[in-house]
Amino acid sequence: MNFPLNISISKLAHKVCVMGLGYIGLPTAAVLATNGFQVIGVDVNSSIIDTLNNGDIHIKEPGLRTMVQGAYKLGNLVAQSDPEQADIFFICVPTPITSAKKADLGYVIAAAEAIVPFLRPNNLVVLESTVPPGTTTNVVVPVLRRSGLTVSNGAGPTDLFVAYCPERVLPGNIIKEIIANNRIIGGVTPEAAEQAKAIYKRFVEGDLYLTDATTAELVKLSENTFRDVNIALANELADICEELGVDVWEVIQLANRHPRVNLHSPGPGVGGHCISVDPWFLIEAASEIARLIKLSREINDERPLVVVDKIKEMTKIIPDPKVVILGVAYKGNVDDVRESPAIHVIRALEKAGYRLGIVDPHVRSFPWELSGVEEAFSGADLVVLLTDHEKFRDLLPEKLGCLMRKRQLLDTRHFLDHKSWRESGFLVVQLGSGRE
Ligand code: SAJ
Repeated sequence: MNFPLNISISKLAHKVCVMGLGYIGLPTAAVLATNGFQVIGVDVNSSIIDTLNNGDIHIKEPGLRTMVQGAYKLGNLVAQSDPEQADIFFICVPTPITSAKKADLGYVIAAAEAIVPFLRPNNLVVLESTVPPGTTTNVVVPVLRRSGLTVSNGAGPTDLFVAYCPERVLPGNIIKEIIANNRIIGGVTPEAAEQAKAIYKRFVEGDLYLTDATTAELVKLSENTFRDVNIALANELADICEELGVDVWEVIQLANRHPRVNLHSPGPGVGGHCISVDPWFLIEAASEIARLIKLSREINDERPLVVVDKIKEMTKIIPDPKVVILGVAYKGNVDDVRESPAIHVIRALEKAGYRLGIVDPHVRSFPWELSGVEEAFSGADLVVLLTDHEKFRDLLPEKLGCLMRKRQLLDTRHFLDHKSWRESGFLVVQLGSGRE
């Protein structure tokens, strides 16, 4: 299909191929489908395709099931293993990190290669995956050029538009944020940015800011690095406060009364597939310069071991100790365990010979066996809260304490109601508080 130059792609484009149906691709596909686009969702995992085509979803995310089912009902969404010709292609695949802390672009390259046979003049290709700076222009565009199309300014008869538009949604609030958040759109050419803007305008209520592709890649990495560095600062302050016998949580709360201060929260470490990974892409791009970023990563990566040391201290005189782990998801109210600090805590405790009772009401699949609450608390000597799931607020310390051998709580997130746990006979220790 060749569009006359003066007609925007957005006015004609209806058919979209979304490559990757994970945490970003599936919600994006569903939002597009409920906003008038005909969407082909593509994933290499055939069990995901089967699940979706059977009317179910493979991810737990508020509002997602209703939206996907609505899209299916409209007849605007199908899931399949291979792409096909479309007006627009979104690439929403993971970018894992290798053991050498380098970006693994295998999925991005494979997705770009998969669409090459289906590309036609005036198509728009948008990469949403988080990638090292320069990836769209230097890695993706050369693959797309294998189609024989040119990536240029829209004046030629064989032009392809390519843009980078990072996803910025918060797991747990994805659907709302896909629609509400401001977006940064980086075009490989200014024309590509304009074309992408016209498409995002059809389903995004936030503001759309245009720039070039490499700047947009750096914007995304800077956002998550900002958070990682600030969490590292909070974690360092927690250790300092503990050393000085001060409660870091009170310090943070009071410091944040300053109009220009926003200290983040310390905790058991930084998990998830974003903040614990993305800063490495900046370090990879400029390893000599990115000193603060690297140190912050190291500080946050060491947090699970700080938790383990605390656990050892609290159980050192107990024979054959049993520990209850409350929460294995990387943060509250999600089912995602990728890069979760809990994995490192559990691995170290297991190695040290601890008996464990692991509880997580949100997580369905985890490398270690999960127990029911009462089974986990039975005969235990210490409860360690790792994840701030709202459901944990409903635990009854008085009742659960009766099941335990010793009543101790280590709250790594300043989350539970310590007064009621203390009143039920628990010794309560908080990470980052030099006081009991
Ligand atoms: N954490 C702390 N202290 C804090 C905040 C978070 O220890 O003060 C921990 C959390 O417990 C969790 C990790 O950090 O283990 C990351 O959680 P998060 O809620 O900060 O972020 P993510 O990874 O769920 O989502 C982030 C978001 N980025 C920013 O807020 C800048 C989201 O908007 C991005 O779309 C997402 O990364 C992504 O996909 O890149």
